[in-house]
Amino acid sequence: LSVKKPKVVFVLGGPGSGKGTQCANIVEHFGYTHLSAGDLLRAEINSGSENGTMIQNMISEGVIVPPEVTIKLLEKAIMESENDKFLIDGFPRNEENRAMFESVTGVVPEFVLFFDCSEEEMERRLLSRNQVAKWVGRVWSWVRWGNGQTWFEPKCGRVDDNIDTIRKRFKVFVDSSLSVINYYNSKGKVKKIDAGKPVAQVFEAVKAVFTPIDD
Ligand code: UP5
Ligand code: MG
Repeated sequence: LSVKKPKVVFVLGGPGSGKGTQCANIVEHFGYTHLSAGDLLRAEINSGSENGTMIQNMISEGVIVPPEVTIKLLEKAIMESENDKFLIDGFPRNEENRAMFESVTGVVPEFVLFFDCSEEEMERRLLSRNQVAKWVGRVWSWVRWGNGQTWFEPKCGRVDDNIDTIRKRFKVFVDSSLSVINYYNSKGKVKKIDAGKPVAQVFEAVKAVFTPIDD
């Protein structure tokens, strides 16, 4: 990436803190390209790649995939894009990922957006996303087969949105990911957002960060 010299903002925060939701808003208002590390990994599973099974197992357990896998996907997405400004959402999740990304790509983030939210609120959001996904699946199968009482429960939503994996994801966030935020904080690069509020209010705070640097 040394030739391309992309501008990168890391978007970090616990599971369900609203990273994906707010990134969609930032893209619309400020012209960044959104790269969710989790989405890239899930796409890799669906593409039937040789790493797919390993990634699937790790995501189901809420653990962090080896950094070389994630970094390769991010580099590829950056190189394939015409854009030069990127939101990297949900990465880096530990010190090893952070150090390897900086050394392999030579890219240092402009700043880090940190969505601060209580576990209680994040848990509520993830469980309700899971419920919504279940109902969408049921309605879809009812429309498709004309039978609400289908003989199978359609598989929808995210494999990691169950209470056991959600708790594991929280633990990984506290044990491994917070140290990345502390690292960038010590460099004065963290913009902390109160993410426990409704979506529109959170975006007001996000806008206040991006507006002065909008070019
Ligand atoms: N919602 C959003 N904002 C809200 C608000 N202000 N008020 C009320 N509701 C709000 O939002 C979650 C839900 O909450 C949605 O239903 C939304 O409508 C609602 P979302 O915007 O999706 O939150 P987000 O922070 O993106 O949550 P996500 O579940 O994606 O976070 P994770 O960090 O857990 O997921 P990610 O996809 O990044 O990673 C998944 C797994 O991939 C990891 O556990 C790990 O196993 C693996 N991974 C790696 O190994 N390495 C990586 O680098 C990245 C991922
Ligand atoms: Mg997300």
